[in-house]
Amino acid sequence: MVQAWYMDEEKTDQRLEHHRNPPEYLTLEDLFKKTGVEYFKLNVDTYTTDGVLDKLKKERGYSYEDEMVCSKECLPNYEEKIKSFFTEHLHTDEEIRFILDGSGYFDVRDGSDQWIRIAVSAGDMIVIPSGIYHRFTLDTKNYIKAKRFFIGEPVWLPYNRPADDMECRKEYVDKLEKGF
Ligand code: KMT
Ligand code: NI
Repeated sequence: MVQAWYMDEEKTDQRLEHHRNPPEYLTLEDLFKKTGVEYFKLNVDTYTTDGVLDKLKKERGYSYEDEMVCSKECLPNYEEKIKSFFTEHLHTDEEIRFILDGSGYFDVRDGSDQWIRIAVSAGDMIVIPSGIYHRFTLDTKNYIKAKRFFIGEPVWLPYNRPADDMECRKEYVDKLEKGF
C-alpha cells in the first residue's frame, strides 16, 4: 500500500524510513495538491487482462514500456545507478512507474522545498511530473521490479539540481503557484 510522509533531516542511511518525530503523513489528495504527483492503484495479478492499465495507457498516450529490476544482481553498474537515482534531479518528461514486485521510495520536493517520501510497492503506479525535483532509493529490502512508461521515444536523462532555468522547471513552478 502506498504511503507518503514528510521526511526528517537525518543524513543517515537513505534506505531507512526517515519519518519525522512525530510522523507527518500525507493523503494522496494532499500529495497531488502539493506536488502534482498522481497515483493509480492497479492489480498486479490481473493488470494484463482487466483493462485498467490499457485504458490509462490509451488515455495518456503511453506508447513505450519496458521493465526494470533494481537489485545488486540484476542492475548493471548497480552502485553507480543507485547513486544517480538518489541525486536530486528533474526530467523534461513525466517519470511513470508501475511497481510489479518489491518496494522502494520516491522522494519529491513540495513547494516549500521539503522532502516528501512516497513508499511504493506492488500494485502502485505513480506519475512524477516533469520539472519536479525528485530522487529514488531502494528500501532495506534492496529489491524492486517496475514497469516504465513513456510518451514517444524514451528519454531517461536526469538534470541534477540546480536546473531552475530549464523550461520544464519554469512550467512546473508555474503550475505549482496556480494549483494543480
Ligand atoms: C528512476 O528513474 O529513478 C528509476 O527508474 C528507479 C527505479 S524504478 C522503481
Ligand atoms: Ni528521475
